Amino acid sequence: MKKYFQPEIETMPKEEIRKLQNELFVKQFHRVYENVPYYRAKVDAAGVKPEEIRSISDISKLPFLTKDDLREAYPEGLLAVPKQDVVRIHSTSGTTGKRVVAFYTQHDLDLWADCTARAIVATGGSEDDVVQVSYGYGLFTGGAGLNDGAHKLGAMTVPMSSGNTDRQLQFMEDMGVTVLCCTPSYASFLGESAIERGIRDKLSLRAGIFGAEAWTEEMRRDIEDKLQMKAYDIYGLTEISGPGVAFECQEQSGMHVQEDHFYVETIDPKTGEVLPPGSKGELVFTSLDKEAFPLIRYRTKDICVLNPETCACGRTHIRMSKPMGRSDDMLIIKGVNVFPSQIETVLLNEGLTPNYQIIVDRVGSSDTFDVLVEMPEELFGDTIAAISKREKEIVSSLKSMLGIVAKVRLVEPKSIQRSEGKAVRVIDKRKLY
Ligand code: DLL
Repeated sequence: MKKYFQPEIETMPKEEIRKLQNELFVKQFHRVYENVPYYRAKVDAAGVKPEEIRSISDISKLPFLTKDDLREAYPEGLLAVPKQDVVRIHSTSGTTGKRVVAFYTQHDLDLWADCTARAIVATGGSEDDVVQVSYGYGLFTGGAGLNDGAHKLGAMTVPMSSGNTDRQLQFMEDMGVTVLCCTPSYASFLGESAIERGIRDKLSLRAGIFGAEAWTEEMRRDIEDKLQMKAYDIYGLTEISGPGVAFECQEQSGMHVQEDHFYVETIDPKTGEVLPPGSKGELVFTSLDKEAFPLIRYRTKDICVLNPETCACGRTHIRMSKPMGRSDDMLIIKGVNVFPSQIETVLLNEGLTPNYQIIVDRVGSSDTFDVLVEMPEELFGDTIAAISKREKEIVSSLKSMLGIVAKVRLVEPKSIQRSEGKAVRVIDKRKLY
């Protein structure tokens, strides 16, 4: 039986979604234009008259917002309500420059909880589930976002936050956890640890809701195999609310963007031109009904493809593919564009673990490209010749995928640091010079 959290919205005919978006967008644009001087100045500078904005199709006249705008307007320059209406903030984990801070009214928290509740239900979830939230709680949106969605559904929450793997596994077993929410890299580590401790068969997991970082289909299979459950993708970003901007349903053929709250476009990242659905481009989101921090045409830097066809699950909301990585995650090595996800695909297809690190450096005028990956237990202790033969095979598979030669080093099992939140896979030393 198909399950929806808000069926009247999730299966709304497309013309009605468009009508709703028209109404919400026009209201939202004029409210933000009136209330946010920073935004008004930006629209004025682009030469757009507010009266020209009469429907969602006029959105392409409006300028984009980027992370630089958010930094420039930090901390409160994009706030669209009086500060006393704000009940919470969250912030990105940005390591450079000023952090991005997003503000929420109670209405914004409610609509966000609807989004994550829909995501849980889309995995077959219900109030009978026990949901372990192992995303970080605090400024990061992962913990609070899934926590509130589970509550809205009436499911029991185990609010673990990240870290302390032994305790995570113990509660998972003792509380009969059925749904695990964390980053895919942490899920893989929890799976590995459950197997090591011999408790995998004592777990009652049904589904995992994993996101906050790019992960491949190969990684999905690895986690599903380790934890014996179905792994679902969830997407979101602090600037637009947090997890649940889009989520996977049981068809697992793209993530449904919650079109009653967010309008999505894909653009050519170089020219800013809006692309037709089906073309690969940078995702741009407009928040249609958030009150405190409603961004209009926010460039995410995430590259993906949109699919407007109604899904076999009955949901009509447009689907986005897995992001192929952020445009700013893309490495240019020896002149070739390389996404870490391509390397992950090759390594997992080679039967290796998802524990790897990519190290890029420059010697003289040429790039060096090292891939460190843990060798399987059975290879550890084997002859140097056997290990080096295996390394050569991996070099060759990477070369067929990327077109360039990497130096592959098979390192000891368990020697690459495990992540509890977003994994750090790439060390680009060239950025340090
Ligand atoms: O990562 C929100 C989130 C929490 C999403 C928990 C899903 C689950 P930020 O820290 O602001 O917010 O990072 C947002 O993370 O622009 C993407 O580049 C990346 N990202 C988020 N979800 C996915 C995903 C949260 N499912 C940035 N696949 C986004 C790939 C993702 N990348």
